[in-house]
Order: sequence, then structure tokens, then C-alpha cells
Amino acid sequence: MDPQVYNTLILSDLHLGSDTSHAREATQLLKKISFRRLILLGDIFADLNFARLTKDHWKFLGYIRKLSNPKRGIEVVWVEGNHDHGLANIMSHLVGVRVYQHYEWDYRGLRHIAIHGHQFDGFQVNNLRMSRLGTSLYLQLQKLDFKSKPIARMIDRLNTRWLRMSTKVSSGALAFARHHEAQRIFCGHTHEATHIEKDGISYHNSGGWVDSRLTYLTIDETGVQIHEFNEHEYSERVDHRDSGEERGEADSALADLADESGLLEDVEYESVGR
Ligand SMILES: [Mn+2]
Repeated sequence: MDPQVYNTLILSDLHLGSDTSHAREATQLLKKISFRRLILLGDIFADLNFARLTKDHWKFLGYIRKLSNPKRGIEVVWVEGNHDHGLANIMSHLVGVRVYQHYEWDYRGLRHIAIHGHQFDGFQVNNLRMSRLGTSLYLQLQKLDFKSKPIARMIDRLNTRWLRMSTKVSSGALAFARHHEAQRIFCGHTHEATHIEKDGISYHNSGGWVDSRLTYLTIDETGVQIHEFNEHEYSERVDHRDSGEERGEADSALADLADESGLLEDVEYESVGR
């Protein structure tokens, strides 16, 4: 086991409920590495449809609940994303994690801010409903034949918009950090792990867990690092660990969460009516 204990681990954009969510790998990562603070930097959920959550998705949530047990001494923070909006508040009760719009902390004399990043993407803020519709359309398209030319062109256009968005988010975030006198700012939302330094402020994006690159950020005394999760590195160890007591605990947490999800369905209907 990696003896290193990171001060902070940041991951975002897991999109639980989407076919492309790598929840199993994300749980493997959380079990493998050690950290004092975990920041779930938004869009942990793809949408409000809990029926889409698979067993692996519930296991991830069960493990988050385990980590947030005060006995573990780990601070678990959930920062709302655009897909999480409203939902994160409900999940905080089920998973026992505090939810923030943006989270600020000091480490080694530097002010840090974690914010999902949709706040800097004009399209998302002004067209939240449109954006949700776009997401579900995109999820449907992923299941279709990409060789079909009109669809391939549409995906290309979406990707182009995504690239423009990435620049908007980084410049917006850097301005936000300057305004709040922070030296480091962390975002997700773009699904593109990246690092930019400008005028003494560093911007890091944690990428996501829905594409081919599964990425996360760590902070320790040596600085901020972007990592790429490599499944092969983990598979043997995880197979060995995924047995006995660990599994029993995860399953009972899962059963509890699944029980309570009946309640979540009612909340979902209520909020859709508004
Ligand atoms: Mn987002």
C-alpha cells in the first residue's frame, strides 16, 4: 500500500447514473490511497433519476458514507455541480457529507478554493434547463452508432463547444480566485484535467470519470499533482481486498442507502413539478 498520506484528494464529474460512469474504479482509488480531506468537486451525479444507479454506483455512495464516519478523522466535502444542484443537499443527509457551493481552506499559508466551475460557463448558468436536456440527449447519443455521419458531426460540434467552455471556466476561475485573494483554485466541469499558472494564481482542473482518462488531484507539501488512474495497477490488489469484512460493511451500507432511495424518488417528483 502506498505509504503516502495526501493532505487533500479531489475528484469530480463521476456522473453516477450514466452508462459511462467509472464508479467501480473511483471506489478502488478511494480504498487504495490515503488522505485527510476528500473533496467531491461536483457532478458526482449525472441527473436526478436514481433508478439509473447501478450496484457499483450505490457501492461508491456507501463507501463515501463510510469515509465520512467521524471515527475515520477524514473531512469529506461535497461541492455542488450543475448536475448535482439541489440533489447534493438531499445526499448530504443520506451520505453524511456537508455540501457547499464553493469551499475555501488554508494549507501551508496559501488560500485554496474549490468550486465546480459551471458558474463561469455562461451557457450553463443561463440555460440550466436546456443544459440538462442537452446532457440527456448526449447520454442517449453515446449509445448509438458513432459511424453515422450526422451523429458524428453533432458530437464534433458538442466537443468544440466543450473546448471553448474549458477556456471560459479557467479564466473565470482565475478571476474568482483573484477577487477572493486565493492562490490556488480547483474546478471540475470541463472533464479535462489541466493546470494553468497566471499572475501568481494556479488553476487546476480535476477532469472526470466518464471518459477514457480517469483523473484526480492531490495536494501535499510538495504541491498539487494531477494523476491518471490506471486500472491494471489496482486490479490484483483490489480483487484480494474485496472480500470478507470489507465487503460485508459495504453491502450493509448499500442496503441502507437503497432503502432510503424510496424516499428520494418522492423528492424527485416534487422538485420536477416546480
Ligand atoms: Mn458540470
